[in-house]
Amino acid sequence: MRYDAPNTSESILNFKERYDNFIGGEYRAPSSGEYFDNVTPVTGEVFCQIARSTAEDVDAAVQAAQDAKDAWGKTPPAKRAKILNKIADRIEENKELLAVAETWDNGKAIREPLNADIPLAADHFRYFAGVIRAQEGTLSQINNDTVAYHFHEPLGVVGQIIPWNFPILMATWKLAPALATGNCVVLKPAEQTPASIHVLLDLIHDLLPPGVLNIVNGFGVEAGKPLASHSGISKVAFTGETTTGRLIMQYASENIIPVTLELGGKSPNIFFKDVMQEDDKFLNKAIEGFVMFALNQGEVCTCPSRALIHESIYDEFMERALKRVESIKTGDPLDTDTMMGAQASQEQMEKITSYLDIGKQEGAEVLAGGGKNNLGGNLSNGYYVEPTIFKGDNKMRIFQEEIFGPVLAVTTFSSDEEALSIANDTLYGLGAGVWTRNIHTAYRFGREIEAGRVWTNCYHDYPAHAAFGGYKKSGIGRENHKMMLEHYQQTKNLLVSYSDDAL
Ligand code: TXE
Repeated sequence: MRYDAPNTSESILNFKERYDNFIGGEYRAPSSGEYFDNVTPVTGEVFCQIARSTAEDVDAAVQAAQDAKDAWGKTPPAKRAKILNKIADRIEENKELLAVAETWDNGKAIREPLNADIPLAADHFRYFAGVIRAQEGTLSQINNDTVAYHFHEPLGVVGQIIPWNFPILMATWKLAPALATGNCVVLKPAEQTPASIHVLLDLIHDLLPPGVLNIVNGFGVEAGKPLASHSGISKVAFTGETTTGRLIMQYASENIIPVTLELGGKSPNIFFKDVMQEDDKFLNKAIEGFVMFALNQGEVCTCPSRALIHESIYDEFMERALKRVESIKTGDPLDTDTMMGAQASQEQMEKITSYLDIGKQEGAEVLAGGGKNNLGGNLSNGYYVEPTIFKGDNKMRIFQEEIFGPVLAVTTFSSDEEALSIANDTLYGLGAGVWTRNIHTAYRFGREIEAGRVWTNCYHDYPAHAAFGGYKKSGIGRENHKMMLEHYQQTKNLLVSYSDDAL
């Protein structure tokens, strides 16, 4: 089935012509009075205008959050949980509307938001609604009459800056734990994909007291920097490029506040020789794991962008894998049969195609794709790239640098030691995949790969209750899992003497 494009007579979604900032429970025009164009990657057309915010708008949003923080922080966890569950209900009830919004704003194939992004977002709110109710403080008996109580308290106002690859899900990953723990939020969406977040906001804002959730639109340096540097916030959470993450830490250091950073990756996906033993369900599953480099057009921080294949199975494995890659259906992102849609922006498409040139210049062999994907018709000005596979060497730039597109760099290994050394020969440490029928190999590699998440005989699963985050230059802190609560809380210790005796 094909969903109608937004703002056409049959469509389930009409975007507004312009989106303002959302501050203190109401929409407010940017203080500069300026707006910028928001383009859909599906056709390359402008479809709405977005507030171009500056430090003045960030100040107003932080102030609104400050005004709301005492009441929200003292709202009982059960009441906050109820609101989070209602947010989840609204997301579920409006799954198709949100999926169309996400596809039009980001370019992704609609089967993904329908089956993953939107259901995962709803589940995320439910998970944090649950864990906040189950959270308890601790009590230590210091001596017979002295007790140390440990309370969890919210941080206050938090700044959140998100990217464009999963706009609604990335907003959710940050909002759900922050709101559950009683913080007020100022969130800045990515300038490439602000509109779908406003569609979500329109569905849920009446559920939250004014000032608890504020959204300031705009560009990185104009709006993101004033937010991350603001003296009125108590934490900044960021997802984006590693070089931007470094800047965020510098801004936060001025105010001595914590940061959590979820940054780039160059994840290895390792296929051991026992994968090929039989032509069975396990082999098919492994082939599906190999093809995951093209999920979300490769615009995933954990994209399995390096495949390491045991040399003894390389020919046979690749013959099947390439056939499977050929069957990836590219095309109209609003068609539910489409598996791979458009890259999120023209800039990103150009970055990817420049790496296709770099790979060829470096002497890598092109096994599949290798260029832009001209789909013709009304999609001819959209941002489409062919799923591409290079064979080469881990020293090449296409193996070392984050491309963030449907581009896979494949190499071989001859021993476990070599596989491990290639896997860990990267600046990054976000994700990895291990495919083997041997539980000892699976366990050893799972422990020895330097990455925060090692998928074993699976890939690209993101349950709310599994910790997610990076080693090395891939970031600081974790997202998902109840350990997230502590990233949004501070500890209050009451040290109490229950004795009348003199000290
Ligand atoms: O990222 P930026 P970009 C990687 C990916 C991609 C590359 C560039 O390789 O090709 O980064 O993407 C805001 N102060 N990832 O340029 O700039 C910005 O407005 C404060 C991986 O879009 O990091 C946006 O909201 N904020 C990644 C957000 O930061 C600033 C996902 C991300 O933008 C800022 C996205 C500043 N100085 C890109 N500069 C992942 N880990 O999933 C920018 N921003």
